[in-house]
Amino acid sequence: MYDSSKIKILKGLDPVKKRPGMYIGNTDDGTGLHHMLFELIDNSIDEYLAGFCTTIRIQIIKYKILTIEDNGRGIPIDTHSFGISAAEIIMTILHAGGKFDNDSYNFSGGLHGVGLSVVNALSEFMKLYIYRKNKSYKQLYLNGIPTTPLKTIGRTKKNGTKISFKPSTKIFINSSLNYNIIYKRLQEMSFLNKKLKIVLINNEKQIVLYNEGGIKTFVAKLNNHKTNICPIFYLHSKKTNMLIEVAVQWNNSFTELVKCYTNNIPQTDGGTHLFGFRTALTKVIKTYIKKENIKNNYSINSDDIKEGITAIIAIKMQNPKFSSQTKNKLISSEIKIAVENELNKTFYLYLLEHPKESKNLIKKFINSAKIRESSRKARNVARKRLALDVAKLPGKLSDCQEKNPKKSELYIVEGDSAGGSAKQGRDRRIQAVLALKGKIINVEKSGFEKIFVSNEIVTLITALGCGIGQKEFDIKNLRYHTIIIMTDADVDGSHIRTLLLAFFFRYMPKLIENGYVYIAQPPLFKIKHIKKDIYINNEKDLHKHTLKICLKEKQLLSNKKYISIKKLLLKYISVYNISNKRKKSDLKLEKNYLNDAYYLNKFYSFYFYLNKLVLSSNIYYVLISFKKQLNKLNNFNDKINLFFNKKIFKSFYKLYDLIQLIFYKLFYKSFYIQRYKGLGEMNPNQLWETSMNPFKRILFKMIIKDVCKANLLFNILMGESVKPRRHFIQNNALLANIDL
Ligand code: 0RA
Repeated sequence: MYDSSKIKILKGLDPVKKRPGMYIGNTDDGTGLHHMLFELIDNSIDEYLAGFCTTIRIQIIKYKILTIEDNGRGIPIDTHSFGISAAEIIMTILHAGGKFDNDSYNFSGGLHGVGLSVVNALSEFMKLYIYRKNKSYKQLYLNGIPTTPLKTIGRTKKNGTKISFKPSTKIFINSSLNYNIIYKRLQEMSFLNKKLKIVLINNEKQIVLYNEGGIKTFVAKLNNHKTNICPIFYLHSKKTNMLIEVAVQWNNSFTELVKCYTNNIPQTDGGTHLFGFRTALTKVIKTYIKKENIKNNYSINSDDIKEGITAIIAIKMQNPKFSSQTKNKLISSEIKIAVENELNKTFYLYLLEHPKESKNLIKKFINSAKIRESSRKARNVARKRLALDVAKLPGKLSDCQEKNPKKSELYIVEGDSAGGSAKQGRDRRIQAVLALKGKIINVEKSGFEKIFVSNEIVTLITALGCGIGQKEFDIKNLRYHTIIIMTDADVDGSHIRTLLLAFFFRYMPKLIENGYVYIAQPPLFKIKHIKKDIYINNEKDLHKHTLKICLKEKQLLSNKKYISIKKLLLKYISVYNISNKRKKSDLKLEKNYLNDAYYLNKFYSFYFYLNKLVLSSNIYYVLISFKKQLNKLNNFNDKINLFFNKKIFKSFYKLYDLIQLIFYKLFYKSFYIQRYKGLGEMNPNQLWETSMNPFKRILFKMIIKDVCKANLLFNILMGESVKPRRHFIQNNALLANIDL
């Protein structure tokens, strides 16, 4: 039985208020603020781990106040020898909580383990409700100081603890609560603690996180869109002082995704649990190959089982030891042996139980060993090539004069013509230009041995200077801290951009994490009007600007003329629709499907806009202009139909020519819209003005908000299986301007 004598009193709360960051984490960037919530949730999770709590409810109120309620035993209320309740001691004295005794708790979790008192000290108010042994209690605290003693407020059948608090805005000055961060951590918690019901309530919206499968479901989720080559292996082994859970599945990609946890805390640098896992798997696989007499000329090692592996290793134990305060690496040595022993038995049985899939897996591992051995040779060749210094990249890289990476920029552009313009247009003191020839290799689909002999990749790595791979990559050697991907605003350009991002994401994630990778947004249009050039970045602005100009020049239009042009335009839209349908079987059109959908969209919005325009202009000149242009035909309508249907109007791209013509004839002025498809269409000066001049250009910084989602997205977009990709494109094609 728990009693208050077990609570160890260490010190008061003043140090917490004086140096909050030391106890709760950064008070400016949001980490500390979220720790406040997670710390309280950890306390409730401890009740779950001790076997007394099944549900935790978390409510976010206006992103300011948080309420956490569990149905555990309730914080003890008995009176401590000082004359105050045990609950008050837990809430007000640093490092009090009873959790320091192994017999009160089985496995104590908590990323921080700083206790309720720290959260209390840093909260404007905290309302504590306890439901215990048929009674309910309440106590209010302001900035960690109790304003009342713990009072009985009634009778109740329920048991548990409810804490409502408002993190002090004086302490967490620039921080705000982020729903996604909270949701993500709770989802992880729900996978790591199976059958625990977590309810998240935010503005009346309620989400229930619950799963029976635990980390097995986690692996299934991570591998959702992949081509998996075996069922999920799942181990759950509960000992008196330890709980080991492992879930593993291989897919046909090359990516390794292994997540390790100890007492619900993630270890990004692995440790003894991961070591035990790898050792056991390699050993079992080797034994299986031998016992089943599978022919194999290669020596399999733990690297060979990494490709395409998705695994979760979750340990719960008492007093885990970590290499540092951040708990990124587990060092408790007994864990390696424990994990290894458990897996030795169970993973072997798993292989025996699925002979067909096991044989496929073994084939994959042997193949990987084979490639590893042959790629060692290839890598030696590649390494020699990678040892190339930048001076040996003539033609491809035009380096800048600046040698300080912080001040240097690298523009990665596609093709020689854009490369040429960029090289001439740049500020050569600080801007380097690397022109890539065509597409780089798809790293999602290719193995190491192919990637690192590919010319474009070698050139890129050499230009960056930071090397590649676990041993050789060194961010200190990176030659540019601003890396700008500048590709054409078309489908190919987007493809090249995605290929480059996939390469960075998989092989140089540090560049993205450090915020060095950017995407340039060259303008999409240029409006030339009288003598002024206006560069336009998006559709909306194009409409805004043209309308502005046209309204300025407006001439009165008779109603009759307006109606006639309206009819005309309506007709062409239907003509286009019909011809579009008819041509659907046409292979070329099929290929251009995305393009067409995009332009169709554009056409409608432009039509809407033209309507407005026509109201304020003289349509007569337009008609005359067409007559002049197509004077071989008798009937004007036929001419226009022909224009749309066949010869001239082959693709919707030409619509811009038509609109330009209308404008031109309407105003008798030099006025045209140029749509930039390729960067090569811009002269060096234009490229500098719009996309390279640091004071004018628009850059998008690449950040990874959610590694799991990014991982999945690259897999869908670039990976082996076609089905999810098709699905993704169908769902997103018309929403996003994929062509941009
Ligand atoms: C100390 C001892 C016991 C429970 C708790 C603390 C406890 C703390 C929190 C914080 C949030 N929810 C909580 N639920 C329980 C054990 C009490 C007993 O033995 O009855």
